[in-house]
Amino acid sequence: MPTNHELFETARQLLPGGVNSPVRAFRSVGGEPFFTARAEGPYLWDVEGQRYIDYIGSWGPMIAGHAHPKVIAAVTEAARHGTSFGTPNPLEVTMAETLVRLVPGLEMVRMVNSGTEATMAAIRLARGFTGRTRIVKFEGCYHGHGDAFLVKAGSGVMTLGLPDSPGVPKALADLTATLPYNDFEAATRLFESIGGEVAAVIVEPIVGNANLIVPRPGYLQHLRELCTRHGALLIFDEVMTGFRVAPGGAQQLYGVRPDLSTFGKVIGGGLPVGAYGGRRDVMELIAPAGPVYQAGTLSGNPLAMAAGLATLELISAPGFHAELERKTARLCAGLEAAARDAGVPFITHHVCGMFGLYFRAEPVETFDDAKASDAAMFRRFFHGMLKRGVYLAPSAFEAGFISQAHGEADIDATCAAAALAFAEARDAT
Ligand code: KE4
Repeated sequence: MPTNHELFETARQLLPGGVNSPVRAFRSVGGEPFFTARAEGPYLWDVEGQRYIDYIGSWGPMIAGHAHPKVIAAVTEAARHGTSFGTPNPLEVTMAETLVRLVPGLEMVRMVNSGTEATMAAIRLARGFTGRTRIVKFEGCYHGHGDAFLVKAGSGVMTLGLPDSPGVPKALADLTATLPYNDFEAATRLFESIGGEVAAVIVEPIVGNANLIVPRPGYLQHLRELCTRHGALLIFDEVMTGFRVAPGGAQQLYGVRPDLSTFGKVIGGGLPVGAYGGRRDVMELIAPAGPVYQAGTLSGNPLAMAAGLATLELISAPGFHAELERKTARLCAGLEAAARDAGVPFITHHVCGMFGLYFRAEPVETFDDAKASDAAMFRRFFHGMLKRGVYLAPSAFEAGFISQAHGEADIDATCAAAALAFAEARDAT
């Protein structure tokens, strides 16, 4: 078996940046990524046999732990009967029933193959339903790589979007306004200015793509009221928060009902999946029931449905989320104590099974706060933890994830490694 480095050398010749998704390339932390040979429970093993306690869990899907026996059994059993049919299959119906039962805002749902597909479809549906074209998103929120989302804030809050990637037409970026997250006034002002043109507001109800930022009390309700008042649809992008912060996601946790929601990750148990859904009167515009077109060869794939259903069954067990919350709280308290002992400015935020780590003393409530965290210290800490067998997100702007499989011993070992990594990072300055 080639070494991590040898694999990366080959990969870089064949895959842009040597990876199939940019964040995996360690560009923002430096160094080279390792190549995972296998995973089980809370652990990854790279091709050189090095074991890591994994706090990414494939960026969210592995909430029950890697290679959970029930998930593996479900996928294996499903595979025996074929891997894709191109016709409806019973597992799709069971998945739809399960999602509608678990998520307060869902009356109807459509399966797709990634979070990006889900958010792209939700935006098209909102434009089709309202007959409007403008979209509102939030700085620091990520909704996949659809053109409408690769847009950064214009110079002022009111000015409309600027392309955030080559290849995104300016004419399209113009249609996406970007607001500061957690800023009540900015949202009110935008709606007073262009509210009648807004098809939808799309938001990560808990931001997990700018590190972790928790909504201020009443903020999500404020967005709900603005959308209702101005005839725009509110879309909760729960690709990351769905089924992770509560059985019914952030919309259940905060008691705010969006018009549409998007999902991914957990509902596929690690296989390619996405979904969008919400109000029946909106969803019935989707083809073939209605005129808004969306389609997908592998949508509702039986293997992804089997893996997702097995995972959703596991997270529906009584006390599952309470246990996830307890473990995450223990991890965050242990890391904060280790940082305090090392005299390193550091705080954490967490919501159930997702957490954020910040190298700063003050709480993080906005994207600007998150950007003010010491990224250089994070980089040193990341590598200090990696060499001690703990794999954190290779970016200061990503949330971390705990799984049901993480045990007390894993959390204690993580905090022990952190004590050394904090001191090392401090002394390296
Ligand atoms: P995918 O197309 O990657 O399945 O989902 C896009 C997406 C949509 N919405 C939210 C809130 C998301 O977090 C994501 C994807 N999340 C990233 C992690 N920040 C996936 C990791 C990656 O890009 O490799």
